[in-house]
Formats: sequence, C-alpha cells, structure tokens
Amino acid sequence: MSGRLIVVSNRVPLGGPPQGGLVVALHECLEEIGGLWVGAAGDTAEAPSQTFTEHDEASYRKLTFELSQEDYANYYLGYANAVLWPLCHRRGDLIDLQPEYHAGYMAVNERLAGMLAEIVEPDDRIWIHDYHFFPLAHCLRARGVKASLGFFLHIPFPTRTDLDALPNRDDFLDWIAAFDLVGLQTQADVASCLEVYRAMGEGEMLLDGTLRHGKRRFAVQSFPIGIDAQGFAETAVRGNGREILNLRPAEKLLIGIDRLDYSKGLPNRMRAVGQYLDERSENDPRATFLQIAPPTREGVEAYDDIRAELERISGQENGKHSDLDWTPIRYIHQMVPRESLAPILRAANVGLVTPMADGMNLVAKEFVAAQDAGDPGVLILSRFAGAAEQLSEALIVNPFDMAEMADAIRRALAMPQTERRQRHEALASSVFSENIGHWTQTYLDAFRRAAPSVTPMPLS
Ligand code: ADQ
Repeated sequence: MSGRLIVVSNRVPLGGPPQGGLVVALHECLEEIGGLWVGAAGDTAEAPSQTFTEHDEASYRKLTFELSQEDYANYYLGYANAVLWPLCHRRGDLIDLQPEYHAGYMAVNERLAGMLAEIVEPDDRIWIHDYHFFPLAHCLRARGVKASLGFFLHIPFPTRTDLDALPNRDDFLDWIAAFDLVGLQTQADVASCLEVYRAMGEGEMLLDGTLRHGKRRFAVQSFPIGIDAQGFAETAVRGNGREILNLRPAEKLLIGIDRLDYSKGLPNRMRAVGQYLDERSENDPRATFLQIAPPTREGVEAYDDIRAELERISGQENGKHSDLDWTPIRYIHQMVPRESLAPILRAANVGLVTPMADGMNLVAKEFVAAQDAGDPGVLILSRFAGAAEQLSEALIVNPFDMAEMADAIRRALAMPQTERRQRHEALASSVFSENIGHWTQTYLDAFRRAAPSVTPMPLS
C-alpha cells in the first residue's frame, strides 16, 4: 500500500499493551505497515490545543487531540451518545436533540479535520472509525484533502425512517458520500445504506457496484468484524470458570456479558429468565443466570434509567425465586479481566446475547470461541444482532418475545450433546476463520482497490 495508514478512532490505546481484539488488530496492523493512530486524549483540557500531542510508545506514531469539558458534554455524551447512538439503535424515543450538541459535534469534527489537514499527505489513507466522526471526511474534503478516506461503522447503519428523526438529515448523506469506502457490519446495513441514497438522495448504483451521490462516487460494502478467536480460546482454557464463580457441582450456568446499554436488551432478557424460572419444574437442575454489565456513558439520562430498571427487575425475580441456598440471578456491575471472562464464558451452558439492535456483538463470537468443542454450551442469539447473519446455527430469538426466549433457554438446557456439537462446529468454523485478522485484511484490500477509482472526481 503506498502512503501511510492513518487510523482515526474515538480513543487511542495508551500506556501498556493494548487490550481487546479490535485495538490489538489495529495496533498490529500499524506495527506491520507503519503509520499513525489518532484519537481523543483520555482527560479533558481547559482550552484544547489546536495541535496533536505525540506519544512515543510504539513503532508507529500515536497522536491525541484534546477535548474540553464542554466538548465532552456536547460532542461525546451529547450528539454522539444521546442523538446518534439511539438513532442508529432504533430508539428514536430516546433521542435528546439539543442545539449545543450538534454545534459541539461539528466543532470537534471541524477542529480535528483542520489538525489532520496539516499533517496528511496526498497518498495517505485515512481509516476513520465510527459514529463520532460521520462528518469528518466531508470536513477534510472541504479543506482540500486529497487522501483516500475510508470509514467503518461499528453500529447499525440508520434506515431511512431512522434518519427522518435527524434535523440535518440531508447533511448526513453528504457526510457519508465524502468517504471513498464505507464499510458496514452486515448485508442488512448495506441494504439500508443503499435504500437511504435511493430514496433520499439523487443516488444511483453504478455498474461497478459503487454508489453515486451528486458529484461523489463511493463504495459501500459489508465487513463483519471478528475476534481473535484463537487467542480467546487459549485464554479460556487457562482458568476455571466454575471455580471462579464458586458454582455447585450440578448447577447450570446461563451467562450474559454486555456494557450496560439499553440496546443490549437486558430487561427483556432478565424477564425471560424470570419466565423460565416461573415454569421450571422442581426436578430440573438449578440454572443460575449471571449478568455482568459494567455501566458506561454515565451522565446520559437513558443509561441511568436502564441501570435502575435492571436493579428493580433482578430484585423482583430474585425475591420470587431465591431459596435459602440459591440466588438464581447474579447481577454484577463490573468490568471483568479477560483472564476471568473467557473461562467464565467457557463454563456457561447457555450464552444469552439478546440485543434489541447491535452492529455485530463480539460477545456472541467470544462465547463460541471459548467453548469446549466436545461438550459445548448453546448460544441464544437475537435476530437483531449483526452476528446473526453469520451465526445462523445459534438458537435465533426475537428479543421482544419473552416467551420465545424462555422457551429457547429450556431447549438449550435440554439439548442433547450431538446437536450441541453440530451447532457449535458450524458456529466455530465461522468465528475462527472470519476472525479479526481476516477483517482488517479484507477491509484494507478493499480500501486499496476502492481508493484509486473513487478519489474525488467531478462527474459532468
Ligand atoms: P459494543 O457495543 O461495546 O461494541 P460488543 O461487540 O459486544 O459491544 O463488544 C463489547 C466488548 O467488551 C466485548 O469484547 C466484551 O467481551 C467486552 N465486555 C463487555 N462487558 C464486559 C465486562 N463486564 N468485562 C470485561 N469486558 C467486557 C460496538 C458495537 C458492536 C460491535 C463492536 C465492534 O456496538 O455491535 O460488535 O463495536 O465492532
């Protein structure tokens, strides 16, 4: 690849070895081909500088930009997480439109574009990640930047109806069209994107598979993100999940691991477990449901609400079903190190991944990678997780339907080993082959192909 690769993401991993599949994959990629990683600094600053701070801790360059308290409130918590996040996760009812949010979001994107324009060279490739930076390519183009601009959206692409809730929805079409390659998680996301341009823009699909919007031509493709399956599987066998959790010999384990977020479907999941417990017979083995959900984005009202709601539901269900020596729902609010998380996933008989909307959902893939192939657990997966496009051998459920989910729990706990093995084999073959390395490779290959033919070109 000619030129440098510049990765832009909300955060740059600093201080110590990177953690987590995506961060490690991008880090390894930059180590191999060289380049820069740009993202917001961890702390806010009183008066944000107009230049990057360089961190000398890798073979490639890490650059951070500063956010003020106000930027953090308006750009990050506000527009990104109280407008765009609910919009893309089909929760129009939670969108909190405040003029200062939009202004703050644009100001940060404009400032970052100005700073990038100072350092970018024409043959560089800038790979921009996620909804924090929807307008960044457009802002860069306005500053005359000629470099190839790629995007990857980790969350669902909004549908035409979702976008109707955005006051500046026509700008959104111009923002996306300013990239050369738009990477989305699933085929369904690609279909939403094409439909948005067909219906709302003057867009048309060209014969080479690219999309035209006004004078811009750009490629849209799905690149389902994967995990470091091998690494996760190795971590899973290094510990004993049953011992970590202090489970009794016959006790079954149902597991849920999610950031505490309304998109993850936690209240319905807990209610479905409650319904399963309601209908469970005395002779069935005890199945304990462990939900690990560390709070995120504290300060956004909807996140405080979901926390309170879950505490209420788990309290109610435990009140109804606990025994002197058994609490059927264990609900933990912490981050758990991967050295414990992977063995806990391996110890689970059932993995509950039931989001109401999710770009991909890596926990579904981690659950599969962690299993013992000879005696695997069963994955219950929402049809609204992007991962359901690849993981069709899971028990696919509708997260709005508590009875169906309760039934899937029953079925999973009773599933014979042969069926569990067959299903696991199909799931594992996808998770281990379409891993995170495959994802970076296919994206960068497409970026290399897309860029020369899709550089800004006026169509007469
Ligand atoms: P997230 O919404 O954060 O990611 P997800 O894909 O599930 O969701 O990734 C979460 C990661 O955090 C997983 O690796 C998981 O193991 C880890 N994690 C969750 N709870 C944890 C805990 N208590 N302790 C430790 N680790 C925990 C966004 C999109 C997703 C998309 C990813 C990647 O919303 O749909 O899959 O980006 O593109």
